[in-house]
Amino acid sequence: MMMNRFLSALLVVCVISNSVQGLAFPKGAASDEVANSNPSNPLIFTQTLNHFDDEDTRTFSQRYFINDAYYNYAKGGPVILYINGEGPVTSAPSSSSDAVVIYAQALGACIVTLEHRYYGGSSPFDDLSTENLKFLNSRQALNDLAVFIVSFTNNLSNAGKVVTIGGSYSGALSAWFRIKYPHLTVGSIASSGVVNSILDFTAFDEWVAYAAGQECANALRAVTKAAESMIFQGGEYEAQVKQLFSAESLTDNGDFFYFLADSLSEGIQYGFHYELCNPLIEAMNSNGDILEVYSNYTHNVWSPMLGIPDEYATSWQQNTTVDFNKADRQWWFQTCSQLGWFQPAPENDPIRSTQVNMTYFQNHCEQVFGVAMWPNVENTNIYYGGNNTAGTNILYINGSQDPWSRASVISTLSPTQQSVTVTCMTCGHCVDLRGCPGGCPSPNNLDQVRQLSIDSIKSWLAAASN
Ligand SMILES: *[C@@H]1O[C@H](CO)[C@@H](O)[C@H](O)[C@H]1NC(C)=O
Ligand SMILES: *[C@@H]1O[C@H](CO)[C@@H](O)[C@H](O)[C@H]1NC(C)=O
Ligand SMILES: *[C@@H]1O[C@H](CO)[C@@H](O)[C@H](O)[C@H]1NC(C)=O
Ligand SMILES: *[C@@H]1O[C@H](CO)[C@@H](O)[C@H](O)[C@H]1NC(C)=O
Ligand SMILES: *[C@@H]1O[C@H](CO)[C@@H](O)[C@H](O)[C@H]1NC(C)=O
Ligand SMILES: CC(=O)N[C@H]1CO[C@H](CO)[C@@H](O)[C@@H]1O
Repeated sequence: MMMNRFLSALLVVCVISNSVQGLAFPKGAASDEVANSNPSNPLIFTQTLNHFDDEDTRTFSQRYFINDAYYNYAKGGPVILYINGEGPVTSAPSSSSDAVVIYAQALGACIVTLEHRYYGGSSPFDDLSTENLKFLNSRQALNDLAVFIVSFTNNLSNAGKVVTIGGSYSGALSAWFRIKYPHLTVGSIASSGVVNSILDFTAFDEWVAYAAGQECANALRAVTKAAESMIFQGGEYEAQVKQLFSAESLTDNGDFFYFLADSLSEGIQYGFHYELCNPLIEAMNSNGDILEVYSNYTHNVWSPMLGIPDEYATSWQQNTTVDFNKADRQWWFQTCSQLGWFQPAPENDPIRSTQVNMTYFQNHCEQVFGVAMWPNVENTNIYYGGNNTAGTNILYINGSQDPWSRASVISTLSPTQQSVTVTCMTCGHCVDLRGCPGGCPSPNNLDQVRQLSIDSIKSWLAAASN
């Protein structure tokens, strides 16, 4: 799933807590809309399809979820607008280990989360044809958030000021929302916020190599070489290596090499460093079969949590049927039309195959959508500011091992646009929000960064009430 490739399901899907106590409902909301305040109960907001054409009056049903367990309706309190990105939502954050819940608890905040248009149960059309996808972009999504949050806070008894939180693409949305709609929020947490649209994102593969460390990076290069040798021999060899990875559906070799690159990058990106690297390094040192060892990783570590090879097939992404769980076609549309972040092999010492090049991505966009499509990332960066944003009260947080950090703000821009890094061997994408798999190894500064988030939000709220 593309959502997983970029924004882990671990982040999007929160464990549903049973300990929700809040019984009051947003005032004014129709009673059939708010049956109860269970965080996994989907509520519906009637949203405008096209915010930029007043003559187009079409609407669609956009889902949202609330967790009011920490909100006192009589006293009021702040609102955390938790922004979703490229995937389905099944609940408002509600697990006690989720940073958003920890923050809401500390602030007495009401958490509300809006599903992103075109994902999960918020698809405006019942067919994702290229024509129907034309209202899928970050600018429409930000306007959705604006219209929604005004309505939501009007309805919520004693609603205070709004803070946004998001991770990955939605981390960028969180920063962008603050920049474009500063009157609607007091501040923004941008976790792994990829605000810089980069077309030819070779720094991604380079950071994977850096974060993996030399020994593991060399083992990963050897995996690529071994797979290339099988594929280039064709015939029986090609069939054999595809079978080894359960990737028979990837008839296009570019798709196969992209799957191979992405599955290893995600190991680093999401903090599965040891699960990925240790067996490979061991195999290298003992002349083991590294392709078999790597296929064990894709089957036993990567697939259960992060993806399946089939999703990389051009044919899979050409499928226009709406499916609650599928996000690849929509996300490719966003990258091919607006955002970029294509990850070709860098010139020197790539980990991934050089078959994953810009020609591959260009052809891929065209084949998936049936028309020539290529993003104007300069325009996107002019619109939002790239990684030189001009906002206030934005806290950018990155993970030290996360290759996506190269598209975020990695040094403090101003006293009110700080950047901090959570540092440890498994500190990956959105680490501040979701932690590390199995806990972050010491030393790490996760707790300090979470405390900084709470302190920052408190100071934004205090300044706004003066
Ligand atoms: C707020 O209340 C109005 C009136 O009942 C309703 O139409 C609207 O959908 C509500 N907003 C949200 C976010 O639920
Ligand atoms: C670029 O990638 C395509 C598709 O994967 C491949 O056919 C082509 O040979 C590559 N070009 C170079 C210069 O490596
Ligand atoms: C791959 O995993 C299987 C079972 O999980 C195990 O029996 C086998 O030894 C592993 N192969 C390698 C090369 O690690
Ligand atoms: C297209 O996707 C739908 C929904 O996931 C699925 O049921 C259908 O089998 C797919 N069609 C093809 C041709 O793969
Ligand atoms: C912006 O990105 C460039 C590289 O793409 C990097 O050199 C620079 O440090 C980044 N600036 C900030 C503020 O993160
Ligand atoms: C501002 C900040 O924390 N920058 C860090 C970004 O990540 C690199 C690599 O982990 C650090 O060297 C920087 O200090």
